[in-house]
Amino acid sequence: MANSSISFEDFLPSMAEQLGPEGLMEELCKGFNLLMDPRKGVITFDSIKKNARAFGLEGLSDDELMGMIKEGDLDGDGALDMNEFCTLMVRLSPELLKGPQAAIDAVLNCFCN
Ligand SMILES: [Ca+2]
Repeated sequence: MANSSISFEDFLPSMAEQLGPEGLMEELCKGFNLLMDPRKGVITFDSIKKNARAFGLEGLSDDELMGMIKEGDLDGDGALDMNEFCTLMVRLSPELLKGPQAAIDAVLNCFCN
């Protein structure tokens, strides 16, 4: 990747464009599993940094990764659970999907399958 200044806000729409909505939801589900700390079942700064490459996020700086956690951490425990991760994804790119609730439902369905 020649463009090292890609931001997360740019990253998700470009991924959605390549994959389509259904493919994107699958990637978000896989993404959560890849990024989370398997012992804790949540995404932490350490787990996201360790696994960023698997999710295609290696272009993001520590500050951007930490920003993702802070941005999405609704209950202030310093980590992202599945709901927080999905909510963050939807908030970052609401135009990708029909609506936040539809997106969250789709992700939850994906996890339940
Ligand atoms: Ca949290």
